[in-house]
Amino acid sequence: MTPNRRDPEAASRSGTRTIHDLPAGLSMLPWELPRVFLGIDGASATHGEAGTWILPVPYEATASWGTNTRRGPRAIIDASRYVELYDHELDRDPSGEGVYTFPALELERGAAGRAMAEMERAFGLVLDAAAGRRVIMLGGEHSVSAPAILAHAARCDERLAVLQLDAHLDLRDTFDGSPYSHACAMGRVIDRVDLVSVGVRGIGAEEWKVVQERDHVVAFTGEAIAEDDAWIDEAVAALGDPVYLTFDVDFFDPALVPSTGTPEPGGGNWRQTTKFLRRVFAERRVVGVDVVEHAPIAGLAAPDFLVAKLVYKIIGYWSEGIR
Ligand SMILES: [Mn+2]
Repeated sequence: MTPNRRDPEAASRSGTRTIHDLPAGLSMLPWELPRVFLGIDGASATHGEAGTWILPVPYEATASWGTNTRRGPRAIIDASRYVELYDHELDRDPSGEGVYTFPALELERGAAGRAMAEMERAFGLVLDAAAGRRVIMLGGEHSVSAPAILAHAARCDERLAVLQLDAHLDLRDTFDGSPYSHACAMGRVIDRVDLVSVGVRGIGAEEWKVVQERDHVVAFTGEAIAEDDAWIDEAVAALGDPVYLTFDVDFFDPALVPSTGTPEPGGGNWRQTTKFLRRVFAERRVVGVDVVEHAPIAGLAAPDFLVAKLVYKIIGYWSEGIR
């Protein structure tokens, strides 16, 4: 497999360089593609020109079982350099609208409460600087979604609708003694936003009670999405506007994506997922996205690639959706 070069014959793979400033006369050597999302370079990879900003947040502090989400963003970015830039479903190259990749944001690991406050402040500053650009956060564990959602909610006049694709509701009040655990991410925001959870199948009794008691919390279980695609219309209809999408990769069946901390059997497949996401971006104004909980397994490339391609599909759908 060769990296995703715009011109495989060219010694200089992406024309102008913005990621690495190379010494004079050396830019024609066969350097690797830059380790940024899609490996793209040149003007479209600068923060000024790019329509999408990728924010890696490799935070991992409260994982309850499997670990390695701190390596998630790096694995997604490395694999993204092999994704085809042309998207045949959309019949265009969504990377043409530019993608800028931030260096990873390193939150403190000592006190989760402080890390979450740090995250909310940082994410808010990124959003203000983005001035309407699409911002996609790559986790890290799911706990980073709560401060990102709160930063969005604070900048939104209408009530935000959170769409959560996940094997878990994450609606617990506390887990392992912490209110900031990845198992409480939605519990932290539930008083501020509406919630539609899709694909949930590892559910605590207290969490299911929340779904039943609150009108603004709607869940589509793993069983509900397994039969046929009728749930897609229902889930889109249940979803308010504007939307923040939080995508925990354990939503997928673990046969497809085993690389996650708390795998649950009976998850989503690729086709139904992309079909659903395309509808959401076409019919709702999406204001923010995160993709979290990818915990790469050394030597297993397929899930890294799947998650990288998922992020690229999201960029494609989002860039032709409602703004
Ligand atoms: Mn989960």
